[in-house]
Amino acid sequence: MPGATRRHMGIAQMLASRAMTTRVVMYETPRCPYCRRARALLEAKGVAAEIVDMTGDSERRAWLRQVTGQRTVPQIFIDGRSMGGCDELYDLEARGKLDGLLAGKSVPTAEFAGIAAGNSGQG
Ligand SMILES: N[C@@H](CCC(=O)N[C@@H](CS)C(=O)NCC(=O)O)C(=O)O
Repeated sequence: MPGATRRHMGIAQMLASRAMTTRVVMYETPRCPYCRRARALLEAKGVAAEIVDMTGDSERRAWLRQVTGQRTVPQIFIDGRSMGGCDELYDLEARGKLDGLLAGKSVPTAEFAGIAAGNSGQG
């Protein structure tokens, strides 16, 4: 009975299960140092990001440009929201915001680093 299972879950387990449902997608290209740096931070956080290789995919790159307002890789999305690139990811970490985002906590749009106003960031 799923209800009973949930009632018997401790808060730590509930947070852990929530974190595991957070979906991180990173659009990148091989041999891109910023992509490697971003990937290293996500790995250090224990995040299994979905990696999308943009090599030669001009259609997808155009889509990414449109959605993020940026023309560089990497582009990182957490739960479908555009976080920006490598610098923005490290900036979120420096400001103590990254763990919460990865745990699925919502943060007001104004808190995001380097994201253009009105960017809906559907990933
Ligand atoms: N500030 C960006 C820099 C990313 C960047 O310059 N990426 C290079 C590849 S390593 C890129 O996409 N260059 C293509 C371009 O500038 O159009 C970040 O931190 O993600």
